[in-house]
Amino acid sequence: MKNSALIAAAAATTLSGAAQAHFQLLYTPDVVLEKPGDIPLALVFGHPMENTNTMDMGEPEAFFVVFKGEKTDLKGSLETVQWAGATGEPSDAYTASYKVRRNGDYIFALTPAPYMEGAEDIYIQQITKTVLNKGAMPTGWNEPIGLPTEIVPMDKPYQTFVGGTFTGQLLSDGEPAAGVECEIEYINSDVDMAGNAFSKETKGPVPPTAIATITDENGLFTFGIPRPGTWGFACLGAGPDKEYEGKELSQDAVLWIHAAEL
Ligand SMILES: [Cu+2]
Repeated sequence: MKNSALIAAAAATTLSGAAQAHFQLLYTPDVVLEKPGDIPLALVFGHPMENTNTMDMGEPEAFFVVFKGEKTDLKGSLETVQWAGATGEPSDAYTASYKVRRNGDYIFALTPAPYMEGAEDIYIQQITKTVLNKGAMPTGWNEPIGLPTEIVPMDKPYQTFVGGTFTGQLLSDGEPAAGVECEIEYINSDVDMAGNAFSKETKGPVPPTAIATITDENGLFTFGIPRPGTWGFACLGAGPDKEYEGKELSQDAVLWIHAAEL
C-alpha cells in the first residue's frame, strides 16, 4: 500500500458511525427482465436502511443509460415529484420511465446536484449506478462507464445470492481507489412506485452502527450478503472533486445490486 493510501485509510475510519447514512437511490423494482417494456425509475435521496426522512434533490447534473457501450441521455425524461419517506415531509425527487427493447445489460447512471448537508457544513454528491438485464444475455455489466468515480461490479449486480458475496472495484478518475470507506445498506421498506413513497413499515433489522468496509490497494471490496433485497454501496469522498461553492465536497460513488435467495 502506498503512503497516501494508508493516510486515506486512517482518515476514512474516523468517518464511520454517522447515525444515518445518506444514500442516493436510483431504483427500479425489477432488474431482470424477460420481455420488452417500460420500466419505472425513482431518483430519491434518503436513508433507506433506517427508513426515515427523505431529502430534497436539486436538478440532476446528468442522467443517462449505457447499453452496449452506447450512451443515451435521459435527462429529458425526468419528472419532478414529491417523495414521502417514513418520517418527515415529502421531498423533491424525480421519476422517469424508460423503454427497454433489446436483450443485454443496461447501466443507468445519475450525477445529482451537490446536496448541502447542514449538520456537517459540507456538500455531498453521490454519483449512482443501477444495472438491469433483459433476456439473460450479459453485455458489459462489468465495464466502467467513465464516471468521475464509480463502483465497477465484479459480480453480476442484478443477480447475487444470499450467502454469497459481492465484490466491487472502486474507481476515481478511472484508476483504482485504495483505502476508501464504503458504507453498505439495504432498502428496508416497500417502495411504492405509484404513490411516490417508502412504506411507513420498516421491514428488517438496522445494525447499531453503519456497515462499512475499506477498499484494498486495488480499490476492491467484498461483502457477504446476509439477506435478500436491494443493497447499496456508497464509497465516501472517492471522487476527484473535493470542493463546491467554497465548501468541502464529498463526491461519493454509489452502486445498487439485487440479492435473492437461490
Ligand atoms: Cu440525512
